[in-house]
Amino acid sequence: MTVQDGPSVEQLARLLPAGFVLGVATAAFQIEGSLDVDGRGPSSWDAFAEKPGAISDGSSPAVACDHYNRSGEDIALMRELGVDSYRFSLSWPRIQPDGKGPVNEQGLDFYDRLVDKLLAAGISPMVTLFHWDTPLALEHDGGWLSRATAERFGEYTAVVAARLGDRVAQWVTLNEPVSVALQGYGLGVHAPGHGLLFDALPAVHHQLLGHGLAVQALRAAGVPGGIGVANMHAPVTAAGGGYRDKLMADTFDLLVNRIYSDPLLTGSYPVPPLLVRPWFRLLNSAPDEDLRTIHQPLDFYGVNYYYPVRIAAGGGTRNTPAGESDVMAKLPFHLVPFPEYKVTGFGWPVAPEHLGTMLRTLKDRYGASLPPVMITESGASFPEPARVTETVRDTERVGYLAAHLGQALGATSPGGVAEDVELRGYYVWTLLDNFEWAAGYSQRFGLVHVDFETQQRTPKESFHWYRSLSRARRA
Ligand code: IFM
Repeated sequence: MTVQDGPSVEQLARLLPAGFVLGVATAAFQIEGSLDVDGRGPSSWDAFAEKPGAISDGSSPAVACDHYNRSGEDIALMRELGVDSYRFSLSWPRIQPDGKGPVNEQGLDFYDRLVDKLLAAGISPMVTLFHWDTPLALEHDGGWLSRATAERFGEYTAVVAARLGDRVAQWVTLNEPVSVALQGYGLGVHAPGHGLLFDALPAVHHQLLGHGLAVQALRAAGVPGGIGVANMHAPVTAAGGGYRDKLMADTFDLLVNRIYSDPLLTGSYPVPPLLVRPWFRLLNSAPDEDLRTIHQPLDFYGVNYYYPVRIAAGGGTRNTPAGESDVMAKLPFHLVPFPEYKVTGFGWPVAPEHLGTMLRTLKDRYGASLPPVMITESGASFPEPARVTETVRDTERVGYLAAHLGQALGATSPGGVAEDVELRGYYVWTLLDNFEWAAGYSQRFGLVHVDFETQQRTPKESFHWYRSLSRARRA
């Protein structure tokens, strides 16, 4: 992919509506390091990363980008970048080491200072309350398979709201609950490493319940900031025209998209096709009262878009987008490659046009119940050296970002396929090369190259590109 594949900076700048937010996103566990300092408790990911073979390059998240000690430098980079907003997550076990009970004031202080420093730099804070690092004590009690975790999440949110609520502009309750439920509890390639397949569905329900309780806690605290959630959406198509592929594609669409967005936006779980209904029984027995809690009015709906998925009936393959899983082979469907698309470093298809059609699908499905949309993550990894002496020429990433932002803006502009969707912002995933979960440091998604031995930060060509977009817009 080249820069020519996407619109130019000038074309993009002309498409940006007034007030449109340009941002960057990160997550605590992927950048902070300092896992054992200042009273932080362990998380599910601390434990998972220690299991032999869990992290593909054998690396450790202990230091990551050392952001805990370098937040000033990273904010200076964002200021230079010219972003309006920074989306970052709070480490729940840094704030509540056991996920319940006593609060670790040093942990809260870190985020309090971070918010103040961002505001001083003219950058609006968007806080994600949960980006996968479940306190280990709660994980030992069942984690998101247990209803109690949802209740603890509501309590933790109240603690955070009381300290940061006056200054945070946007709140994201959960990041990609599908990744936690599917990769973590269903397939075992992420923490906590369970391979429960459809028996993982309680982890869906309890995360959604946690979302509802968190929204209630934020509203009860009277926070002035907007409140939303960030769901990953993967447009799904059937590999063939036959009934079995179509049924499995619909099932996969339920599993990765609709069992999250339907209850959040309409207050009920989708009704699966008759033949596969027994697989979803753990969701369809959810109490009505829980669904009312889950279905809270939202100020925005966050969409993380990375790739479309093509599904065929029949099991046997072990590949998932996040790694290899033996239990994956037991599922009655598998993912089929897209030979027509170039791929990222992760092997994910580069298919920006699906972003526009996915926004169309969301509007068709939810109509007036779809709040204004923020693209809360969009980005790609490409192979890049561990050590650099000059700017990385990541022209492929520039092309990727220009094409995806261009699609999102074009689709939601007058005459576009999703012109009735109100798109309010776009957050690049991600500011810094970081700890990419089970892939360790082997997948670099950053606008800024990080040398993990020296912690040297070196802005890439994509950083300079995003900065010129931000400047062109203001000119
Ligand atoms: O790095 C992750 C992020 O934590 C959640 N969304 C997808 C990204 C790339 O895999």
